[in-house]
Amino acid sequence: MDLEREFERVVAADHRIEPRDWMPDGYRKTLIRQIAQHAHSEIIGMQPEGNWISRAPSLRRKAILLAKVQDEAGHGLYLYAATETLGADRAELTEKLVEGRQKYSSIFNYPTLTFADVGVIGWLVDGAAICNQVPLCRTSYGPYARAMIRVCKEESFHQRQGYELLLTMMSGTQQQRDMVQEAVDRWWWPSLMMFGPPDAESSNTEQSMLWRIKRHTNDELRQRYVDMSVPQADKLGVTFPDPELAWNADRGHYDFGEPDWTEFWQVVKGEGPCNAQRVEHRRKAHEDGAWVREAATAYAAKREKAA
Ligand code: FAQ
Repeated sequence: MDLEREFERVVAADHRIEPRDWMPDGYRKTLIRQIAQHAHSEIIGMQPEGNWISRAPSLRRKAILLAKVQDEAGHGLYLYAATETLGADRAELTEKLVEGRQKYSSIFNYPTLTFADVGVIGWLVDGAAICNQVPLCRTSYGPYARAMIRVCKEESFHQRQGYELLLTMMSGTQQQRDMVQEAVDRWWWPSLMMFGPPDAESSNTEQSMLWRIKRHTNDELRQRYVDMSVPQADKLGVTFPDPELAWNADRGHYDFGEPDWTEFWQVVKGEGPCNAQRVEHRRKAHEDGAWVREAATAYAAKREKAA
């Protein structure tokens, strides 16, 4: 009982819970679920853009894209390491991912059809990730909060590279401008879905906010993202495919239309355009990497023996 009171005191005081502190089972489980899902998203998220590394239009664009995709691998690693501080086994989490038993972000189940998608992912997808993750820098679990600080710094570079790529394309030919608009049309609604279901359908938000794992609801962050993105679209010279998008002076926010939640749940359930391909690619990469893991473990065991 004292332990529980101490946990509640630390959370209420906005201090951090650390790995060796007592925590309720539900808190631990929720963190492992959310952080693992986040880690899987970073790792699966390497695929849509990775698809364009070999076809980047210049050496500069290729170097930038390579660095970005490598950063995503790094984010996955920090996050898997954070789950390990909670007692999760990383190999088990990967098994769950490749067997389709653990989720990753819906956004990475859409295809990247043109090079403009690389810019739009940087701008809109990393933009949504930042909007969602900046508050997580103040999440109540210490290792997750600290990982998020570094991740957010890198995501902000990712977002700028995307926006800069799009600004360049928008000052090019009409065909390039059309490519950007077409990519924005495809990615806008899926990027709104990244924030999760509407609050009324979000099973975890209430408890996660009480534990201060989440600091805002899904709808609050989605609104913040729309408000942030509209002026950026204006500056870029593109529009969002939403006839209901309009400034509401009374609310001091943009009104916007309802994402297609049927599509969202289908993608979450594994029926999106690229789910099967993404998971299969990950499964194969994991299998192909077995010899590396074996060699690394053998080397570690040898060093331990020698010490
Ligand atoms: N996709 O009750 P809630 C990135 C699930 S990283 C799939 O509202 P919660 C970087 C949810 O898990 C992007 N599933 O859930 C990058 C739950 O199912 P469960 C990832 C979703 O956890 C950029 C159920 O629906 N970011 O982009 C989604 O309170 C570019 C009910 O939902 C993070 O993971 C979805 N969109 O709130 C990389 C951030 N939304 O588990 C490469 C951390 C919901 O009960 C290139 N995560 N579900 O069976 C979070 O902030 C939260 O987990 C939310 C969902 C907001 C995603």
